[in-house]
Formats: sequence, C-alpha cells, structure tokens
Amino acid sequence: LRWITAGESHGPALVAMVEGMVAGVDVTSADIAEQLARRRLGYGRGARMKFEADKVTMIGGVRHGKTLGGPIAVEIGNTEWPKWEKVMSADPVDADELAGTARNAALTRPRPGHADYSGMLKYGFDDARPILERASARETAARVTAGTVARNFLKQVLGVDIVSHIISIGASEPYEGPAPRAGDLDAIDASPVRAFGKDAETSMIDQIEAAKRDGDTLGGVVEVIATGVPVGLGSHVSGETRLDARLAAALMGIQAIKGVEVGDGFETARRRGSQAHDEMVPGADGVLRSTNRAGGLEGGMTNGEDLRVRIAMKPISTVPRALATVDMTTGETASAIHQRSDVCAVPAAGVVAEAMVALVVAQAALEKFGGDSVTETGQNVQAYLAGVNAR
Ligand code: EPS
Repeated sequence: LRWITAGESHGPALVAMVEGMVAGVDVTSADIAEQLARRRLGYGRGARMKFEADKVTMIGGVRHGKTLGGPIAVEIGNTEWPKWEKVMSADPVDADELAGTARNAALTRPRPGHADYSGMLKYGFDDARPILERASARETAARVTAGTVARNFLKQVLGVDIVSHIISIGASEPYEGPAPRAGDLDAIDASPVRAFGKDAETSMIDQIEAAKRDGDTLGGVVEVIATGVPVGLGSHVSGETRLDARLAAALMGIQAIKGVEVGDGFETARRRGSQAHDEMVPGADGVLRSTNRAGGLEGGMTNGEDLRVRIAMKPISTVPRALATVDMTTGETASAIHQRSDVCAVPAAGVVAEAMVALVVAQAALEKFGGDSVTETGQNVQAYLAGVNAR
C-alpha cells in the first residue's frame, strides 16, 4: 500500500492517491466527508475553519461505493481558491495583473518554528509563499482522505477500530483515566477539545482561552488507540520492518509533531523491568496480558493487545504576538509573518493521527495477508488466526 498527496494550502484543490488497496472495500464520498468534518472540529481553530468547506470528489478507483483494486484518487476542493486564483495560478500570470495584490506581496520574514526559513534557503526562494503553501497543515485533509480508505479496509476485513483523544493541551492537567474504546468516539468528538473526560476538557479549554487572550498558540499531546489488531503485523527482522518504527515515522511526518511515544514510552525508561513489561496469563482464546504498557507492540510486531501511541504537537508557529525574526531581504531585525492562525489545532491532529495509524496498519496487514479482494484477504486472515489460535 502506498499513498501520496499533492496540492497547496491556497491552490484549487488537494489530491490524495492510494495505491495497492484490494478490491471490494466499501468507501463513499460521504465516508470521506465524515472524516474530514471530524478533522475540522475543535476549539481553538481559526477563521478559515468556519467559512471553508471540504469539497470531496472521487476521481478514480471506486465504483458504486466499492474499491476496484486500482489506484484511488480523490480531490478535496479548497473553497478559498477564488481569492487566490491569480496569486496561486499554475500558469504564468501577467505582472500587471498581480501588481498591487496584497496577497502576492513577498513574505520575507520567516516564522521561527516554521518551514519558512530552511525552505527559502534550500529551494532558493526569496519569498516564503512557495514553502508555506505546501508546509501548511491544510495538507492533512488529504491524509485523512487517504486514511479513510485504510480505515474502512481495516474495519471490514479485520474488525479494527481506531480512536483518538486529547491527553493535554498546553500546560493542562494530563488525562490519566482509562483509554477510550471504539464506542467512545462519538462522545470524544462531541467534546470541543476531543477530550475523554470532563476534568481534562475544562483544563484544556482554560488553557486555550488564556493563550487566545495573550495572542499566543498552543500544542499538546494526542493518543491513538487501535483495537482488534491481530498478532504478528510488522516484523523484528530489520529496523525498517518494525511496526513501531513505521508508525513513529508516519506520525512524526504530520506537521508540527515533535515526539512519538509507543505505549508507556518514556515512562517505561524510568521503571524497573519487573514493572515495565506485560506479564502473560493463559486465557480461553490464547495468551492474555495483565497490563498493556508496551502499547501492543513487542519486537516491532503487534502482540494482539490494543495498539497505543501518543504524539506531541508543538504550538502553531504562526504566533499572533509575532516572534522576532530576520527580514531575509534587508537582513534587519523584524517581526515574523502573521496574517491569521489557529490558536490550537491539537483536536484536529488526533483525527490526522488516526488516519496515519490506519494507513500504516493497513499497509502491514496487506503485506502479511496479501490478496486482491476483500474476500481473499479476509480468508487469509481467518486461516492465519485459526493457525495461531489467537485473535
Ligand atoms: C494553516 C494555516 C491556516 C489554517 C490551515 C493550516 O490557514 P490560512 O493560512 O489560510 O489561514 O486554517 O488549516 C486548514 C486550512 C485546514 O484545512 O486544516 C497552516 O499554516 O498550517
């Protein structure tokens, strides 16, 4: 399974492509729209989230609501496009047509924390526009689109469910209760900060309110849980086949992510071995665990327990109370670019992280079970599970 996205934040559309998905997976534009709507949720998003709609058009690979086995292409229209038609035109535009267009003014004051500075130097631009257009987290709409195909495959063939919730925002009191299950997703989505638990929610909202008042931005910590994942996805044989490594890479690849933790992660490093692992006990359908500190991954392979990963998102680098920078044209001290921005996009990052987990787990499942259709892959799954006597 491979996936790729194309498109700029203020271009006509984003495009998501998924290649290698088996035939017969149920997926409709409504399914994609539903996931995209979840990504737009969350207290602390900026003005653009209020007036922009994600317009989904399936271009190829799906017929009458089922995948065909070929590459799947989906377009997500940017309804912002009319305002940017000239500035972001793919074809050349006459200089006098652009003259005086505020939106076209060169952005020469890179934001600390953003891709602006390194991108301008590396790609040879004296304007941050060509960098920020692609670095923008608008691109995550395309990832969620690709992830919807993977998510539907996992549910249909393996019964896997994926949920996320927000552990903390800024310096809020971290959530410490039990991990949510698939059935809790609606309640989480109903929370303005996608929290699982009222106390955590109140503390997160307080943080966002305070940051907003101060012209500041916030990051936070997100947890993703996948239930029903069979034992044996990924492999111990090489670093790059380890599923934890692959999940970490995919999650770290989400804009603004600075840390990934599998299971109890860094806390495990503080424990003794006797308190760090998940002891095994015999059960009716195979081995059971008394704890899940490993987050469902041992030796780079799923162990049949719930997969559990966390990501740390840095605060958005477009800070309203603009940070000190250098004007790349004059070399003088300046205030970093700021037009408009979200205060916090952590709730949305949860939905994006679900999509990345779905893609990586689906990829590992297709490697393990193969097949060209939902029926064939499903038969392979059943034969394997019967053979290993485990879920
Ligand atoms: C983003 C900046 C904002 C966000 C955008 C991501 O856009 P703009 O610069 O147009 O105000 O609204 O997020 C989305 C549009 C989206 O759909 O998530 C950024 O710089 O990453």
